[in-house]
Amino acid sequence: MVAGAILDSSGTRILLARRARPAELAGLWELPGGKAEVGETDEEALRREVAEELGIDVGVECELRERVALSDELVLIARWAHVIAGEPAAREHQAVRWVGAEELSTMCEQGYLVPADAVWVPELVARLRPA
Ligand code: DCM
Repeated sequence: MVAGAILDSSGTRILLARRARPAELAGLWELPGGKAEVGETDEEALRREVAEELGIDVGVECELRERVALSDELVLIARWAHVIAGEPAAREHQAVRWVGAEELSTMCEQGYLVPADAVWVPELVARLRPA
């Protein structure tokens, strides 16, 4: 699984998407992404998934420090990315929004993020420029 920490053009905000499913994660916000298919690199998988789910083309950069084991077979990683073209739209999510460092911290503290994604919050907050 690869998720994108997608920065806006000013580097002050990242993109969160609100999950529609499954029931236990519905309504929580995540870094958007998905599973790599056989023969696909994680970079290719991330570009394909955000094109399908959000209608944007992204440039993919390096991996964030933390990896999360979701199960015996599934590891969740995150890659920095930036929008090359398009406006993000919620095609498979309930909503999308851009959030700055302060708002991201608050959302995490209040339990609005998908649990696995909370591990990235310190690194995201450190990288985001003050608005
Ligand atoms: N997942 C997650 N954080 C993300 C993306 C996905 O914790 N940013 C988890 C949620 C699901 C699994 O990965 O348990 C599969 O996600 P999906 O249903 O989006 O393929």
